Amino acid sequence: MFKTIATPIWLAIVTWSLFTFPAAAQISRVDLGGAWEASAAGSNDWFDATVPGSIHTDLLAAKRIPDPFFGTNELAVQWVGERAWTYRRTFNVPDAFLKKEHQLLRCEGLDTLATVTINGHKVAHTDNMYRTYEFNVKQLLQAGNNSIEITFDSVLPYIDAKEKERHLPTWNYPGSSYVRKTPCNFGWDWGPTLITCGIWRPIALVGFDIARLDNVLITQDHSQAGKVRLTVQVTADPPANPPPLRASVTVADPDGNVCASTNYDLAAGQGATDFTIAKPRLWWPAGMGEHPLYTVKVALQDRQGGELDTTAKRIGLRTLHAIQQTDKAPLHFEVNGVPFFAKGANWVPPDVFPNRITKEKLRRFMTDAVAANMNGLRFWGGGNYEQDELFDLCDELGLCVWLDFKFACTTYPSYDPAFLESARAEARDNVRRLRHHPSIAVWCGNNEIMFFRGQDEWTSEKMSQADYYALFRDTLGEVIRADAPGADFVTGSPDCGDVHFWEVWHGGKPFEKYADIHGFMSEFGFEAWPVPATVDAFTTPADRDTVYSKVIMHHMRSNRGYVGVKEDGKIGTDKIMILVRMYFHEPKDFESTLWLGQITQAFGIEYGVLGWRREMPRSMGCMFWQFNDTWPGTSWSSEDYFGRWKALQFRARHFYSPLLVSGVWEDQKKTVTLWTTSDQLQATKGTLRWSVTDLAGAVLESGSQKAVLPAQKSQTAKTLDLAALVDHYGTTNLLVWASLEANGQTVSQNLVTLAKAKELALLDPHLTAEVSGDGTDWSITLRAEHPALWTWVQVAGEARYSDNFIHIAPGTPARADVHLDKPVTKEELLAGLKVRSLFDTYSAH
Ligand code: BMA
Repeated sequence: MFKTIATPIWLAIVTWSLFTFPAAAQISRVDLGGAWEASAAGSNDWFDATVPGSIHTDLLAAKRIPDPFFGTNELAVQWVGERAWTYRRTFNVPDAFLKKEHQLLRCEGLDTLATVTINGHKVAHTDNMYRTYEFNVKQLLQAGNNSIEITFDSVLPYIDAKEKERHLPTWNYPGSSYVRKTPCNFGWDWGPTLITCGIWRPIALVGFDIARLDNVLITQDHSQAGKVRLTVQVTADPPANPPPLRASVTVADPDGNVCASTNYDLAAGQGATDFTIAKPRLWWPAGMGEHPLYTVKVALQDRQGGELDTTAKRIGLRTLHAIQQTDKAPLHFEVNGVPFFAKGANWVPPDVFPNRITKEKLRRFMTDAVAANMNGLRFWGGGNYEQDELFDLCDELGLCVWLDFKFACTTYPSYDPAFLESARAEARDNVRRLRHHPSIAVWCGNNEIMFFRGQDEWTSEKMSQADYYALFRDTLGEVIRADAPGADFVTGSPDCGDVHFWEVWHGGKPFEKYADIHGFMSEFGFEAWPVPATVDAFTTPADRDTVYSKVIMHHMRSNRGYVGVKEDGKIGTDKIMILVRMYFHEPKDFESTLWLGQITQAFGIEYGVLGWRREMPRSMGCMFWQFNDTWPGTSWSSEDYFGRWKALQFRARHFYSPLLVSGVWEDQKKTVTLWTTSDQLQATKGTLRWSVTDLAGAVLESGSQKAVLPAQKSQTAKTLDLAALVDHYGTTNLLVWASLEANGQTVSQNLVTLAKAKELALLDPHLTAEVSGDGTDWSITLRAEHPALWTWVQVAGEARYSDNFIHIAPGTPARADVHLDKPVTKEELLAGLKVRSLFDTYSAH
């Protein structure tokens, strides 16, 4: 339990052999995480609790509440958020700790209205779950046994009273913005209302003598070609009357070799030093190059060289900017001076209960993003300031982060100076924690609050313009300028030149509407149900007769948002079904409805993205809404709560491919224009192939030509005049297949239809599958006698698939690699294997 402050876990992967620092000697840490007890405040009915954690997961473990994610249990556990809860534990303080000059209680996350006592003495009352608080507890600790107790008041009476005093215009839970607490905790249009409380991030005692490192800021100057100048600025704590101190700074290259080091005296506890990194290995986003990481290690020493404190930051050498919109170009990202097309999605908290989010889960989500050819994610403003591990993964994998401060979709009481100060402190804590990560492309003040911005005065509908700017532009912007100088900051999304386009989902328009809009598309999306296995996880068989069942609609929150809103999920369910029916045949049964919903979602988003990629640089980014889920349910996500891929995630791998072929049918001209798009930094040569078939799959016309794909360019490559074929076969009996080969491989394939899928009289494709492999890893080759659209394979049990929802032409087999969680024999695999395509969703064969 008693240990020195540990260097972060990720350092373990860096080679440290050449560093000569002794272990940190002076900082002591008593971790207070682990086993606690909890009870309803004022009661003596204690049960086991875990820290970090949350009251719901503790009650669940104690079997005092049912699983809030199952059925409609969310409604049955609303009382949890209405109560106050107390957490307590005892702990020993070693004598050596009690001799420390400075003894602090460090709380990295208290959710939210918390009163902290140690040994019966009140230490503090806190009200911002995003802050890291430190309290001087020197007078309160005693040798041997000590106790700590933290009571969390329910936020509901507090926000109700505040809301009665003054109404805050919102599209969400009334008054929720009076507390600094995860906005989507109060319910969102894809997540439940589960109002948590608890110690959600680490809590510890920290003791030190003389001084410790307070603030280490690393900035980069790339103005000289072939060099990077690093400035490392060090501030010691306590700031008042610091003793003579020194800083020692060492930089290790990505292989762990020291490439620069120095030490120098601090004046009044502060100082800075410069380094030049010659021949820097630059950090690039995924698909553009490597993501090498350097490690800057800083030691604070007394003047005799005795070590007081150390820290290490892993950085990437790069410039990364969000370049503002001009007359000539939309908002776009630029890395190392190179503009690039951003491809990604929006990230929401991957669990209502953050303590259940493991690094392994995060790694899987992030590797899935890269597997789908994404190079960025937007960390949306209604969640939590994400954990360090997530940024570490983005640094390692080359995912650029658009990072919203956590303010979303409601007005905030920024007329109140205390609220502004709290927001400033929260921003400072998180900016200092995260600013060194090379993956952060832009900091953004909020999500969609511009819609609530007024002119001069607050009204029942609007926030005043002055108050909007005071918080989102000035307060947050000042923190960035002071604490992350050089980093890009924008006031809000979409008021910085990006586009949130919701005409399709919220406006009920067809997918073709996506063709009317251009720019940096930071939000657009369409909902789909998750895969049947995920639906099974929150329903009983009786709930699975129709997608309009009470439970399935309970897990559909569009047009509802939070518990208490009267709608029942029908509006959102209808929205899916209206577009399903607009493009496809009526699904034949419940399970087919789930799959066809996914195909509809994938079809629509693919339609939008292909168009925006073709028109690059008129459009320069696609971040569809949304990548993941907080609970199992129906939403805009491409991966569900369990990380299972929807059709959209599989299709994203194709439509975000760095080398892309796509086609556009022009009704008037009776032509299909084939386009090639390259995101690569060098020109590429390849071969473009196409064929036109009838619905039986007979080839009516085919051809190929050499393709030259200039770097970062989209262009028309071939126009197919289909007038004669159309006159003879009609638009509903023709399919155009295109593929692009480069470096001896097929890098992109696409299918162009001349009519809606529901107008095509597809034949039973007679799909067959040939499997090879063993144990957990199998390769499945799929063949079709007749065209098979959106073909997917499924095996029994949990598995990851390299590809799915593929269009297969007769004579051109497709392959999907499958990795199962548990090994199976070939017989077992075949017994559980299902191969289906669009045809199976409506035809009984
Ligand atoms: C945008 C997002 C979210 C929301 C989504 C779908 O406004 O910023 O707030 O969940 O649309 O409605």
